[in-house]
Order: sequence, then C-alpha cells, then structure tokens
Amino acid sequence: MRTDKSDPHYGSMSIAGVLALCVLFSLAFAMAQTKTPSAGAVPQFEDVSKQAGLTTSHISTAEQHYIIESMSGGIALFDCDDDGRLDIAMVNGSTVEHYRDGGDPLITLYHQDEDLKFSNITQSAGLKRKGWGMGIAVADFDNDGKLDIFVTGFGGNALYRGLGNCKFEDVTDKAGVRGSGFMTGAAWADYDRDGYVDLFVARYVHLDMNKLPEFGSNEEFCRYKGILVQCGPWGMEGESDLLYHNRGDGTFEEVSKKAGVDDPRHRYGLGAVWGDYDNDGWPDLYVANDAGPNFLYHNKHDGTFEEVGLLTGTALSADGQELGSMGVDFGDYKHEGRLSVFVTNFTDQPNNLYHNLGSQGFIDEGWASKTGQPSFPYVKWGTGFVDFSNNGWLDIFVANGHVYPQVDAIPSGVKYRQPMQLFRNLRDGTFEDISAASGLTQIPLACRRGAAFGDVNNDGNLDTAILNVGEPPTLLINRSKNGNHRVLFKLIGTKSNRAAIGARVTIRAAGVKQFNEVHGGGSYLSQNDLRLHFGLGTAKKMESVEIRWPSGKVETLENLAADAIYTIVEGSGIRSTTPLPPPAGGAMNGALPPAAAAKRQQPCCSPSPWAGVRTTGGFCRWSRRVEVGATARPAAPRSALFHGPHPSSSERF
Ligand SMILES: [Ca+2]
Ligand SMILES: [Ca+2]
Ligand SMILES: [Ca+2]
Ligand SMILES: [Ca+2]
Repeated sequence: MRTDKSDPHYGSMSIAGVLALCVLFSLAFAMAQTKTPSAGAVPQFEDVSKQAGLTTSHISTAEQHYIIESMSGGIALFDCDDDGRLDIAMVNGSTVEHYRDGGDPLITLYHQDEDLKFSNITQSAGLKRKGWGMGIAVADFDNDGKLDIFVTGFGGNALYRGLGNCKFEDVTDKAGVRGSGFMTGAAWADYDRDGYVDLFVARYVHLDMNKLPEFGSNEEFCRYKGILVQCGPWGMEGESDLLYHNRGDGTFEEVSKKAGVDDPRHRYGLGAVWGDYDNDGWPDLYVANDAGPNFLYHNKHDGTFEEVGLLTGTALSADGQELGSMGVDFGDYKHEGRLSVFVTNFTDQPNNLYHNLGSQGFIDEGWASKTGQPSFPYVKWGTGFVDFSNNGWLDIFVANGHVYPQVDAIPSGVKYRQPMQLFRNLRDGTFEDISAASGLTQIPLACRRGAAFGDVNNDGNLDTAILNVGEPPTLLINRSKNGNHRVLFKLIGTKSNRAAIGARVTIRAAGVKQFNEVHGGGSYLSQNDLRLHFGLGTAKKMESVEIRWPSGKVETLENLAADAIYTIVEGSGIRSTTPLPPPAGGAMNGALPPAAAAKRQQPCCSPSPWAGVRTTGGFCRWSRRVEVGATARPAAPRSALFHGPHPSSSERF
C-alpha cells in the first residue's frame, strides 16, 4: 500500500509537534554541551563488544609454536535472516592438539537479536563442521535469495547453504569445494558473467601436521631478532591456489590451472579481493602473498586471466622489495574513477598504497601517502577503504598484531598485542594518522587479524568488527556526530548473481562522483557488509545513482534523497526505502555530558513523518518502510526517476 506522506497528521505526532520538540531538545542539549574544537572532524569509536554479548573466544595457544597457529582468522558482517540487521560470523581457529582430535567448529555465528545485542546461534544454525577455520566469505551461490557462507580452513573448507532464518545446510562435499592444504583467503565473483558467483581460494604453505617444523629448530627460518620463534613461512614449500567455477547446479569445478590463476610457483597466498581495476566491466583479482610478489590477475573475458602484478607495478614495494602481504582492499580514494589497492604487510615494512594511474599502471604511494611511516613497526592484517566520517572520502583502517608472542621478551620494539590504526583521507593523496584522536588507541591492545566493515546499528555510520587471536572479537561502533549525510544500497541481482557481488554503484552528489563495488570476501580473510555505503557530506540528495550490474546492465536513478537504505532490484528499481535517522550533528549532537545524555531516552528529533523512537542503546529505531518508488524524506522529490528496462518475464527473481 502506498502511504500518503503529505499528511501532516501521519503517525502519532504531527510534524509541528515533532519540530517543536526538536527545538526544545536542541536548546537543552546546546546549553548542556561542552564544545570540543575537533568534535565532528574525527570519527569516534565505542567498544561495545562485551555488552553486545560477543563473548566466545577465538581458539589459539598462548605460545604459538607453529605457523598454522598464527594465521587464523577472518570475521564477517552479514545479515543471515534478512531482517535488516547485520549478524556476525567469527572464524574460530584451533590448536594442533584439537586438530589432531578432529578440530574445532569452524565458525561462531552471532545473531543480532535487537539493537547491538547478540546471541550465539552456531548450534541451532547448523554450523557444525569441525576443522581449523581460517577465512570467511559470503555470497548467494545458488541464487535462491538466501546468503551462503564459505569458510576456508586448514585441511578442508566448508560451504554452508543458507536455508533462511539463519539456518544452514552443509553442502561442502556435494558442491565439491572441500579442497585440501592450507587454505586462507576466499573471494567470490562471477568472473565469466554467467549469473553464478565463482570462488577463488588462496593457499599458504605446505604443512604436514605429523611433521611440523619444530619451534626454533632452524637458525635461519625459526629466529626473530635473536629469539626462538615458530618456523616459516620462509624456507617452507608454498601451495598453489584454487578457483572453483560455479556450474549453476549446486556444484563447482576446480579450474585454476585452465584459468591461469593456479600460482604454479606456489607463493604464500593470504588475502584476496576481486575488483574491476581497469573499468572494462569484468572482475579482476588481487592476491596478497606473504614474503613474495603479489598477484594482479587481469580478466581476459574468456574464462582466463593474465597475471600482471609486475607489469602494472602492484607486485612489489616502490623500492622493488617483496613484502610479507596479508590483507587487501580496492578503493577509489581520490575520486579518479579508478580502483587503487591498499595492501597490509609484515613488521618493519610499510603498507602499500598502489595508486591506480589508469593506462600507466600503478605506483606504490605507501610512503608518499604517509600511511607507511606510522604502520612500519606493526604486523598488519585486516584493512579497508572506509568512509567513517561520511564526508565522501575513503579513510583507511588497519588491524595489527604480531605473529610471535615471544616478542614480548624483547625489551625494545613492538609487542605481540598492538593498537589499531586509522588514517584520515586528507583529499590530496595523503593521509593523517588519527588512531589516537578517534579513540582507537584507548581500546585494550590485542593481537588482531581480520577486520570487517558495515553499519551494524543502521545509523548510517560504518562500524567495524575485528578478530582477536585467542580472545573474543571486538565490535567498535562509530559514534561520529558530524551532521554529514549518507546512504546505503542493498542490491539484489536478477539476471546477475542474486547478492550482486561485483555490482558497481557510482553516485554523483554535490558534483562529486564516488563509486564502490560489492565484495564477496576481502580485507584479511573477512567479509564486509554487502550493502554499499557512501558518505555524502553536506549533500542532502544525489543527482544520480548509476548501478552497473555484473550482468552488464546499467541502470540510473536520479534525484535520490540522502539518509536512507535503498533496496534496489536489478531491472525493477527501488523495492524499498528504509529511512536512516537524521544525521547526528550540530548543537544537539555534540559530545554530551552525563546529564544531557540521560535525555537520550526521548523520541528521536526529526520533522520526518516516520518519527523514530530512541532505544536504550541511544539511537533511533525506525519502523516504517516506504513503498517502491517513494522517496525517503519529505523534502525530496516525490518519486525518484527510474531509467532502465523493465524486467522481462524470463529474468530470474
Ligand atoms: Ca540479521
Ligand atoms: Ca543461497
Ligand atoms: Ca577488469
Ligand atoms: Ca553504525
């Protein structure tokens, strides 16, 4: 049913009433507030892990005598029951003793029951396969509208087919994706554009669990700054990589060799992410290799790839060094219309920022961008280009943690548990380290691995979940209050794969063009929110929103209002619009002293007819969804123009 949004008496309170309340509250808050000069400029994070109920520990030994104990694992933000709230899947890890005994359940699944309250539903979800979990990536491989989970592991992966309502069926063996060896990064993309997502799986080193290299046994490969440590990866044999082509019938065929992504030289593969770096409409693949050159595979449109890492300048550091690479993300951090690459690396190395120059390849601006110096001492893993401040510019987040617990015995230098880092985009190709100003350095240190990004509490600010080795995960809620507008897009493919992995959204707002692509796996062995998020700064609307679906179909929406979550279906436009709370900012949204904070238990201030209610978490809950074609805010045009062909009856949906 279409609702009449022009009715001023819609809802329980009139617009005039809400406005009057808003003025009152604004005055009250303004009077009570202490102004801080930088408020709004730097994102602020709150660690809610404990009160959110994220209490299950990742599994690891304290000593980590073997390299296999250091590499797990990833974390995923995705909505397993399609209720609009992100749930969290954490890879569990294991120990050599446990593994020899059958291993540990590969992942823990937390359902978000209400705002930022999670419960562990792993057992009832049917996620029972045991082993040694490493990475995670989410997609809808069978296009049935239910998200599926792929977990990499040492000695065997798991593919959990979604049945709806956060229940899963283990189809690993039926699908033929169990694999073997030391599997790490996984990433989904429909590389041959047949409407079904395919799956790349990186593999690390060759390891025989019955003949593990003894701790400290080799003077060359099992030493670090003079102390005894686990052996490897140096001196170890590597493993090839895998590519599973989706046959569309629930099974996969391993085609890495045929496709040219098998890594015949057996580099130590870790993080992997797909992205169309050359804008030809076909997904390309970046693979971060530890202690060796990285791979950039260009998609040749015929089911095969050409490895162009060295040719494009994305394999080594600026000074020609092979670095120990872990995590990776693609992002257009300078609004140039091209995806650049950020890669996290081992200690005493900078991170790489491979700036995409188009036809001239890439140039590593790790040092020049000023992300190199502050990251140099740490061992760096989970990462993402993320606009935490909603100003339309991508910042860079990095999760750190050493591989050797023994480094704590070395008097100087970095320790095993390390701080997280955030680099603010200064819009000139350089970044500023705002780890301290954003509150990240006040969060207890941990040895971190995967990091995933998404809007966990649906307030329009991107949040992050981080895996901590041997400890429960960290959930950081972004409490920024800068008044900036923003938007999220949930895409549903019809001709394209249903989760729209690989879809590209390009928006134009206040004359600025931004784009991003939907990723099935990335960062370090992790999965971000499948919804694409854009910060819009002061822009209250987008002049245009162009969606390039993986099928190749391009559709454009015009004059779309900001501050909403849009669900868009390939071929039929906006299916639903969920308003976001009004951007927090200005007088009523600065840092609140305790007395004023108590007033948060009030109706949300907004002239919107969709008056929200503040929950105990301090943010708004908005219940009403707007029908197809309607706009989110009363001030916006009454309906967004939709240009694009209508779906034909033959399209799957
Ligand atoms: Ca959910
Ligand atoms: Ca599915
Ligand atoms: Ca391409
Ligand atoms: Ca949020």
